[in-house]
Amino acid sequence: MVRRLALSAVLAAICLLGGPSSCGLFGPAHGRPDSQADAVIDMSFHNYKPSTLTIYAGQTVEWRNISLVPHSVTNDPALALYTQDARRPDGVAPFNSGKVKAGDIILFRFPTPGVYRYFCIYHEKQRMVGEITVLPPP
Ligand SMILES: [Cu+2]
Repeated sequence: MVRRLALSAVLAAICLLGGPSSCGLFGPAHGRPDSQADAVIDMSFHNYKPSTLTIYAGQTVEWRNISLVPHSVTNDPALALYTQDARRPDGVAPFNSGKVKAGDIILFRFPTPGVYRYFCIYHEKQRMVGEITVLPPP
């Protein structure tokens, strides 16, 4: 369910699979997802952009650390300073990306509809918090 890949490896794979035109995905065409993701969230200095997102069940979200410091995508209330920053539907296990280094990406697929609120372990205090609403499949 959780994959973590070095950005360079992803770029190389995309360039191999998709040809030269897809090699610019992480360059000027900033904000577009790679071939495996349905939406992209940038992890900037102390925030997620966008901080709220709505997707359909089964879709995959890609977080990109475009900053110079590590971040995380964490949904486990046991790791939160404020429990309201970690929210997920009943019966769904919490997730935690661990440390996502500068330049790395992380992908999560959301099979279950509901509201997910997540935070960065390193910057929750600075209110690095995001929310994803997962709708039932259309
Ligand atoms: Cu952070």
